[in-house]
Amino acid sequence: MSESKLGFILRRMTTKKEIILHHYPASPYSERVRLFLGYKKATWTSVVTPVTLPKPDQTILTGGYRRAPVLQIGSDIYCDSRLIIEELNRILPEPPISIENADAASANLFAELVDTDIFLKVAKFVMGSYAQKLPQELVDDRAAMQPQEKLTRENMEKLVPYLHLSLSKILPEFAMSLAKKQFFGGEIPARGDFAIYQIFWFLNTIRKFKPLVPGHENLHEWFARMKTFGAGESTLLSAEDALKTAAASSPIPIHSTNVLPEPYDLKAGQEVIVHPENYDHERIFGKLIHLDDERIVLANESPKTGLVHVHFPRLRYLVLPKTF
Ligand SMILES: N[C@@H](CCC(=O)N[C@@H](CS)C(=O)NCC(=O)O)C(=O)O
Repeated sequence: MSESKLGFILRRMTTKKEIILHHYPASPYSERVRLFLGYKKATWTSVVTPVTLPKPDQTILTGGYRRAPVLQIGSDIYCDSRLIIEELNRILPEPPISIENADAASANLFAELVDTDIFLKVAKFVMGSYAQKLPQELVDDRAAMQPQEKLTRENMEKLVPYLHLSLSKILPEFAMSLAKKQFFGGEIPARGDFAIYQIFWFLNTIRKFKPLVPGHENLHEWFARMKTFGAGESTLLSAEDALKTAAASSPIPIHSTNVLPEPYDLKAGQEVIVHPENYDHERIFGKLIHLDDERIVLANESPKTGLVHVHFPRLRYLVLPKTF
């Protein structure tokens, strides 16, 4: 082994627990997590991924998951902002977030609404507003992600007035629900605050937050309060070095190879496919090593990464036998 490679591996091993976020600046889901890292005053490592496919360095780590963000801790890979935030909150318990109270529950319920409906409307509104300026590869890539939507520049543009109307009816409800509270979660933010922030952050990139929610100073003040969390301290790492980091470490051992009974009667060690709900063409492959009502864990191995464990939340991800 060359000295520089050994040096790299030793350097990485001593800081094995570093938080590596694979993301790109314009990604609103990544912004949700960056802000959470800011709230936690975290020091983290940033790997900037491409905005469109192909993403070979990411998908070799994830078994095919192409979305942003992805969290890497050594050779444990966490997909989906929900699980990423849960994991970060476990590693960085201070300052705490609001949990297990009525405000936190309603904030987190809002997060579900953001993820299942409102954010999609916001994303179509933002992209539709700039349809003529979007790079062709972005239009083609996102059209292939949602074949049922027939995404063309023209179709995107046509929807903008309808989306404007919808959002101007929906978004003020956030202000009413926040009322005089500091955060949706109460005195301190809940997980849901970070999800709600993401929609206004994205609207702000095209200066549409204020026009869509005029007045409602409480919501604008909440946004400014959230924004002060920043994004912690990050240093850049290349995607290639992130793969070396995975190769130089071992996944956290999984003690329970528990696999819950499922309709497909899956067994530990079986090759499976995982896909996000409603996106059955976004297939992730791997060997099932753990499945409970919180998490799906797959194992994957490649010469570039060594053994990696890829974690998904149970909510909104389906797991099927590979032959399905
Ligand atoms: N459920 C995922 C959604 C993530 C997501 O859709 N991210 C967008 C970027 S904000 C994405 O990956 N788009 C396609 C891409 O970048 O390849 C999460 O919560 O992390």
